[in-house]
Amino acid sequence: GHHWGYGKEDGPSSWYKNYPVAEGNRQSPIDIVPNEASRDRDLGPLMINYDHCTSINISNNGHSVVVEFNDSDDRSVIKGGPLDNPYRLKQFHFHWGGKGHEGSEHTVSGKGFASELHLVHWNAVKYKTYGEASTAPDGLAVLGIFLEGSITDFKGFNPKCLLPSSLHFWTYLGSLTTPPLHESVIWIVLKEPIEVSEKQLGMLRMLLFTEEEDNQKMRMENNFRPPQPLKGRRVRSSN
Ligand code: BO1
Ligand code: ZN
Repeated sequence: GHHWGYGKEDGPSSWYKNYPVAEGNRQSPIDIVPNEASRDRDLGPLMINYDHCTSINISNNGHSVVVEFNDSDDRSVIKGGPLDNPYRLKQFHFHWGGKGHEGSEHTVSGKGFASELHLVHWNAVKYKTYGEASTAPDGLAVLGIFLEGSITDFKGFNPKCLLPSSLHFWTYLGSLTTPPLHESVIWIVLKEPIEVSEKQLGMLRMLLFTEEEDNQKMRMENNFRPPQPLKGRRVRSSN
């Protein structure tokens, strides 16, 4: 299998050994400090069209739970905001912690959230495949949404149901947050979190890192990378 994970030996602080770009100039996630983000009037509204999206499967890839979509046409795309082209939905997955307010990858003024949803999209106007886009500087757009624990309902798997009511966002140029850590992502992080119940967070924490038949059952918890140095990057704000 994989030579990276979230444990003591194979966790984020050792990823640079196999993936030297871990110490690169546009790594993700970051700590977003709202007062240091620049209001950018050139950023148009974010447009999300998930009306006719078709999910294909759901799996535990050993690092997270992933739902994959049919990306053979432009039926589910995001556009606008910092994006010059429509970007097609490829998959969504989550990062989460073991308890409390730890588990998101991005933080806001040092504050974490219980979980973070990543909707991964690719630029099918400029690139032929997701694989090709995933190594290009403008190849991917990941929409990050914070989850916080509460007793609110969370129904259905149309990703439209996963969006908060406000689409105000922060945006910056970054990377994949797991190996291969390619610096190919236009990050769009929504300011408004969505709410899930502790019971639903508990269901994420019941997933296993290890395969079902493995004797050494390892709870899938704390599968997040901590914030990385900004290295002079500017975070822009939609409002
Ligand atoms: S994230 O949204 O920055 N956490 C992120 C991290 C890694 C990927 C996507 C989003 N990696 C992609 C790889 C593909 C792989 C796919 C599996 O994950 O680019 O090579 O097939 O879902
Ligand atoms: Zn992710």
